[in-house]
Amino acid sequence: MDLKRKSYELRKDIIEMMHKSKAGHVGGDLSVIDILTTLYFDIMNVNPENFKDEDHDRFLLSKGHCADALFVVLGEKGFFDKQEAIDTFSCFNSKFIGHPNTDINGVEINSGSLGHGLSIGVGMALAAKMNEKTYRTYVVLGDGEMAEGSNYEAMMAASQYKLDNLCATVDLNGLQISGTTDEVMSTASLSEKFKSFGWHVIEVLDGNDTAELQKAYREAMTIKGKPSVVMAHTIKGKGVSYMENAKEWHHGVMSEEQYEIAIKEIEEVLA
Ligand SMILES: Cc1ncc(C[n+]2csc(CCOP(=O)(O)OP(=O)(O)O)c2C)c(N)n1
Repeated sequence: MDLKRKSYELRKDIIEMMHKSKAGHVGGDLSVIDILTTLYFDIMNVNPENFKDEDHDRFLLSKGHCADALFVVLGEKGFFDKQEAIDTFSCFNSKFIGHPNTDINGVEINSGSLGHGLSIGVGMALAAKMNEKTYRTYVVLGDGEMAEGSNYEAMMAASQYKLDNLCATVDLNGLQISGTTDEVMSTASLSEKFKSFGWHVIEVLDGNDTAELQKAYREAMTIKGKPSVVMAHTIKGKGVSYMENAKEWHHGVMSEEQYEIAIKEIEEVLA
């Protein structure tokens, strides 16, 4: 499968969803979409047929405000009607509210309050070890989210229990809600922090490149006796020029003209 193409098709869905709803977190969606595309369409063993089986791989979007990106990916995988998600996102009475919730087929946990996903992932990975199950657990975090102290307890526990069936990804887009991650709460030397907690660290210098991501996740599968983290250096707003690296697009709302520019730029990549 052409994963790059798929990620741009899904970017178009995200832009449609954001424009219709005038809600959502478009900047972080566009930084994380290549990660989700790679995991769901190449790496993970999870689909609508096996979702109820105990052995399916677990995916936790800890940076739950980027539910919009998760919804278009799950819709594309066939968990539900993607168009319904695009048309009703954030609308009154829609189940596609602004954050992941388990009323939606394919969603493993409710998230949105930052700092919980890694701890839950540790529990799921530990349960797999205790029950001799082969599924792997994948958790995606934001770099702003790494200011939450609970992550560091989870990092310790993952290492203590040698959870080599756990793979975290940090979406290192350098921005959070109101400024750069460094300005708001610096998470400098994050790779060193993970290493010091006993994790195997894989740097992906272009975290919007699906080929680099595929390589990283394959490497993580070979690591024994310790958890792995993929440090994905991404661009917030990637794929829409005026949104890239601009904090205003954490949850900005597009004008009609901005919407048309966004669609045009994405279609140019798809042409
Ligand atoms: C516990 C908690 N505190 C605050 C927020 C509000 N909030 C939503 S998104 C966000 C910034 C997150 O930044 P980052 O993790 O870097 O996300 P990204 O830039 O990838 O969208 C914050 C502070 C929240 N959702 N949960």
